[in-house]
Amino acid sequence: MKDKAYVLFEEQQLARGIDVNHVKQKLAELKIETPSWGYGDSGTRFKVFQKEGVPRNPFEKMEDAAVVHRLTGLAPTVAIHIPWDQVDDYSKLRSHAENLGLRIGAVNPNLFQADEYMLGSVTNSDSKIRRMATDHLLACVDIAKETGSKDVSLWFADGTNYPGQGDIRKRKGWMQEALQEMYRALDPDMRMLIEYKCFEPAFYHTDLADWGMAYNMALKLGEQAQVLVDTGHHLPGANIEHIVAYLLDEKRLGGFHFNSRKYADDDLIVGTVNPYELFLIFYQILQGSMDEDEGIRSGVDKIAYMLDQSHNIEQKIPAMIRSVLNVQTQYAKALLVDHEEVAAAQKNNDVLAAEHAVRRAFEFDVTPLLHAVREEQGLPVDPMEAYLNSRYTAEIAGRGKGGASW
Ligand code: LRH
Ligand code: MN
Ligand code: MN
Repeated sequence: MKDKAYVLFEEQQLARGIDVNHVKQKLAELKIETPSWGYGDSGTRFKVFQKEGVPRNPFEKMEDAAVVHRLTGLAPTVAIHIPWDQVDDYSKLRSHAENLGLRIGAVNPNLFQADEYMLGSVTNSDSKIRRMATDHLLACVDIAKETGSKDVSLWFADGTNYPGQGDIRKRKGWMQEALQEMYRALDPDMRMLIEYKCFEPAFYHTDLADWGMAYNMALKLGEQAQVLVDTGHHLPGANIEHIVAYLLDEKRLGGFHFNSRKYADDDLIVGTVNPYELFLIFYQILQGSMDEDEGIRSGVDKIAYMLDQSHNIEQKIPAMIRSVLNVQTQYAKALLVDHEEVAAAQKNNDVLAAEHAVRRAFEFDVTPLLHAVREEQGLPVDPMEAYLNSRYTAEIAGRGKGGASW
């Protein structure tokens, strides 16, 4: 028997002309990649807290990620970070993940922890260090081929702290050289996702500071190079949904690193601080999914939704469950936007009606809808409660403290 709240919800949406079955189908297709590093210990520059039961190696990270997927049905892939997730045999990691019902997602080369990279990796003025960094990029392409991953996701800590410290234009050229070499190593069905960030750890300039620089690099490289939007990497007040719409229109929106921020790159649980922003991002994407241009529509289908969070004070697995559920909630709300209503208001230049048409979708309670979707998929109606009632936390306690960290 259908739940009363759901029956009411369905009636309400049908009356608005929303095709609830289509909404449910889109929800069933939503996939969010979780980051291996979000299962390990992390902290701020002040302290890394060690939690009991944290995975001790990449194999155990996959086991925890599998729990998140089993309970939510939302997270079938896991991003890895190299060398944080370095193993002797990547095919073993791959089959371990596959036996757990997962796949390995984006491969993230880590070019920020070796001492050599203090003054830059691919943009270091020392050619030997640039070579070392580019070799690591190439090694990560090989790892992606071994793990069956189609995306190599790039973020560079490269930049300077003081005016005059580096030659900004030379560094731009070195960046391009390294990316070009890596681009040539990609198989035709692989992508290079280029992430940008305006600050930290470099504070005066970063070599890929904003979406325009990442986009420009992608344009020079070719169609397999796309831009990755990490929601925490913008200056305060930036209109991220505008950037999203722009990149989508240019067919270069490759994916996201979702997280929440209040002040800077806070890496908090997505959807906690500014859920409306997340909703508006999805509103832009879903509008793109109805574009008459097939290239834009297929671009939407290829967007990689990934989390990039570090859970410093919260329990890792529940934090990941909360995160994917928050993304699902905002996606569900965005699916309730009546795009014809918005278009009609825009045509009439009715500013208030247009704003209302978007906001009202955000204001619906989608809990009954999500419960119904989970029930239909044989998932727990409340995945968080299911986890907290499970014995998993007790089971992994045996791992003790001092697990993997960054
Ligand atoms: C940098 C970043 C990048 C890294 C990750 C650990 O701030 O967002 O994506 O790979 O954090
Ligand atoms: Mn990121
Ligand atoms: Mn970040």
